[in-house]
Amino acid sequence: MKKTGKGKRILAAVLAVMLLSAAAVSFTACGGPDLSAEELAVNDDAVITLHGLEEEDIEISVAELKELDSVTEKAEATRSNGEVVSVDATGPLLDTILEKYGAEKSDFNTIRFYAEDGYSIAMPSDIIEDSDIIIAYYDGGAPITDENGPVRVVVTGQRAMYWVRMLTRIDFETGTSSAMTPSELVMLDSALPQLTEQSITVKGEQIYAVSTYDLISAYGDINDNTIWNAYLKATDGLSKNETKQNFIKSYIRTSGEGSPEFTGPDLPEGMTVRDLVTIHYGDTAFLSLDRYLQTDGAPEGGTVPFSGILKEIGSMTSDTYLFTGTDGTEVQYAYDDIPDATVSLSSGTVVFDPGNGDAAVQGLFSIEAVSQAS
Ligand SMILES: Nc1nc2c(c(=O)[nH]1)N[C@H]1C(S)=C(S)[C@@H](COP(=O)(O)O)O[C@H]1N2
Ligand SMILES: [Mo]
Repeated sequence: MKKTGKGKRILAAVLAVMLLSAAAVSFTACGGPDLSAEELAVNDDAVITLHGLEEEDIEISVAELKELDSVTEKAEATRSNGEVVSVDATGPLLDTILEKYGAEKSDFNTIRFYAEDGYSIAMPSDIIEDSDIIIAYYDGGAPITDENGPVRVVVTGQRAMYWVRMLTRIDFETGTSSAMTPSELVMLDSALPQLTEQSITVKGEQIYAVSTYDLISAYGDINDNTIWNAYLKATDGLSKNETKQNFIKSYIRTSGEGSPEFTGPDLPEGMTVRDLVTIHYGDTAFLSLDRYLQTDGAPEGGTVPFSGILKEIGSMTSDTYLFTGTDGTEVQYAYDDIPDATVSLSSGTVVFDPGNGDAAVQGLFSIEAVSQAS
């Protein structure tokens, strides 16, 4: 049948009605709210800053994010307290944003997200590679409001701590880190009691803590301007990379449940790290032997082979090591000469036993990698 002009118009009208009702049905089918264009656009002027992609920082608005290809995914994550956070996120994948600027996720070894409330978190490269990172502007089809928006990071399959609410800025970091190749290990069990404890108030609770500034001033290099990050690891395997700036203005809680805990009056709750096992800061690694013994990988019985200690802090390979006690005792051994050396904890005192019949160092304070020449 040959279509007349009138027939075409009727067909168009029928199609339009069908399309509209299909749209309406799909809206109710996915439980989304029926919002006007104006209501959907409330956050369009909000901007996030992208740092590290081009010479100058880039500001991208929610309206511009909406012009990019988007995905909609229902996702759930577990909070540290066991509660479940769920969202029905719509927004571009981080890959799509990067593509716009000629970059891709694998160009970076860390991506750090910052929020309006001071929260920030670095996403390590394995998570960056393995996950869909959605820069969400809608939850359940509606603009994200208040404490959650206007933009929320949603990382499918990963812990809720990565789901940054109120996103304001993304830093793309390329620098490789020297942090996992320390040249000195300081035992936190021995070092913390030597520093002045301060009484601070965190979330209304008065606690005792040592400032990280004091810790690094005493045993690290506070003036080294090539250090950008501190790495923290906890008994449950949680590891975090913190900016020097955030690290240095915080505290290590020295007593009470969860100590040693990275905390502070100005640190958002989600950024605290309980049961610290290691801290890496520049060339210095700190290890809580007490907490290390609580980790899954730790040997039973509380006595750790020296090689196990070295392994726990990353590579600190050397021919020779210098062991220093809290009382100033120093002993030096070639690695090959002490295959049976152990480190253990005896009523709060760290004991280094060279395992060759020599006297043990009671109150081991530090272990330094010594070059052959010295
Ligand atoms: N802006 C901001 N985002 C944040 C946090 C925060 O304190 N501020 N906490 C994180 C942590 S630790 C968790 S467990 C989840 C909690 O998600 P919810 O606030 O939606 O329950 O948000 C993450 N995103
Ligand atoms: Mo959390």
